[in-house]
Amino acid sequence: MTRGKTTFIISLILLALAFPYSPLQAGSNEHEGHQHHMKADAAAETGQASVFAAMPKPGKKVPIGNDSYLIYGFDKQLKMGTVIMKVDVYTPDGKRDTSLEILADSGMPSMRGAHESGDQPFKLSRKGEYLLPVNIVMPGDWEIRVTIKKDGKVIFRGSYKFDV
Ligand SMILES: [Cu+2]
Repeated sequence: MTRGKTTFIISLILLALAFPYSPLQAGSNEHEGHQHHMKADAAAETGQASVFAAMPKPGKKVPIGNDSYLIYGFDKQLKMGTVIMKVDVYTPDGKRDTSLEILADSGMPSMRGAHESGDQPFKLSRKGEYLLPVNIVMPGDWEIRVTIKKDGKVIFRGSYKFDV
């Protein structure tokens, strides 16, 4: 057999391996795909059901329920680059609450899907501050959505919108 013929046959075998679907299988795959799509829609609806109330400005007390509150801020002026978001949480008697799980998703409302960070966990500092780096990758409208969980349950959702 010539080298060219061998290459041709190998190509055919590879093609057959790459496209193993009969029309019937293709049909059932399409059906599966549709189911996945429905699932994604349901998830999107659940996402929409989560309401992120606008939080007061940085430095102000933000009530988070049960007379507890948080105060959030940033390590520098909000501008392009990485800024550290800091959240201090206090119990009604003014003591730090370090028992919480805090997450934040940052992104641009006008560019949904372009650069959302997804929910990222804040890390607790030695001082008991919750810290998270936020990457501001372009100028425009930004939103940080904060979720606070206690014992695995969401107790607070808040949003901060700003322009860079
Ligand atoms: Cu953008």
